[in-house]
Amino acid sequence: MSRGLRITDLHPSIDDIAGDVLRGLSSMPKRLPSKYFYDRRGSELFEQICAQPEYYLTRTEEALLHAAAGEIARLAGPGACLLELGSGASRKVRLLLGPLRPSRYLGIDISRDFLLASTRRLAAEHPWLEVHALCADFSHPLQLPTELQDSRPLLFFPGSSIGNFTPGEARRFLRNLHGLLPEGGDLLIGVDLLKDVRMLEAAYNDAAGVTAAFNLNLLERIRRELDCDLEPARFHHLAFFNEALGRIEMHLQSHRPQQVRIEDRVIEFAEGETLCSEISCKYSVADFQALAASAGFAAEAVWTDPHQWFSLHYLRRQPPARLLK
Ligand code: AVJ
Repeated sequence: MSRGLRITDLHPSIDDIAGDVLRGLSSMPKRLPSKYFYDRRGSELFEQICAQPEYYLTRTEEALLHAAAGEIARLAGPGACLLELGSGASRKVRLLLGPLRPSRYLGIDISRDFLLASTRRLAAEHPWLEVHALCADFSHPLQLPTELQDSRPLLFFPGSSIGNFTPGEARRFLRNLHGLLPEGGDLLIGVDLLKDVRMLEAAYNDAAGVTAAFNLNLLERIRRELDCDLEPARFHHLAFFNEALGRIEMHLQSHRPQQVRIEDRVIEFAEGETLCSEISCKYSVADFQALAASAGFAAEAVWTDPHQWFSLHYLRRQPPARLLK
């Protein structure tokens, strides 16, 4: 018998989306929040990105998880409560469940249907595991369901999604997690590493065009949900490495001058003007450890692949007194 699925729904409303979109498109330069990529279609496209030959991140991280699972289990101890931020298809966590044998799993994701389908499957396949689903936007401070607040958590944040924040935002985000976790709570986080520019740029410009479709789907989603005339066919996908800031940037570039009507506003695009839809910051191991330390997390272990493409960090929450001001 499955122990069933417990659901908490804090899914963002249309009002949040409209406000965020108008704010982003009124700013200079224009931008859109990356979290809106993940409607059902966007989540599916993201799963396809992960399987593209150029997108080394997923394969490399899964190999690291597979190799490190025993050590992770030893560091976490038995019966931990495993929480996953941005759980998506809940694929990676399967590599941990056997060795770790957590008492509970909580998947947290903004993509509701996708989250429910994935956690339902996970619960059915692991009848011994108590499975929770929390549909929430974790770019805002999180609240854990009360029944989970007293257990010893291991927070799993894979995929280098931390890279969607600037380093300053990432530090604030980690500080929020520090506030969320009890003392001795641990954080297992995947971080993509700085490397050859051609390899980085290829990962965000796959030959099959899946990343381009993923990027353009953001406009399609906004067009549909806000019922406006933002037309994906009038834009194209652009992704490049910004050397000065150490990050991949994804943009949507307007082919021609155009006006877009959204609610009661008119947004103007010049020919060739872009809106930034995502940043993906890359780190060195040392720089990421320093960032984590400044948010109150000490490095317990770090794993990298032989090519140093990707890193997996096991961090332990330090007492607040050790937080640097
Ligand atoms: C899920 C945010 C880690 O930045 O590599 C993949 C998203 N965007 N291809 C990344 C993404 C374009 C991905 N993260």
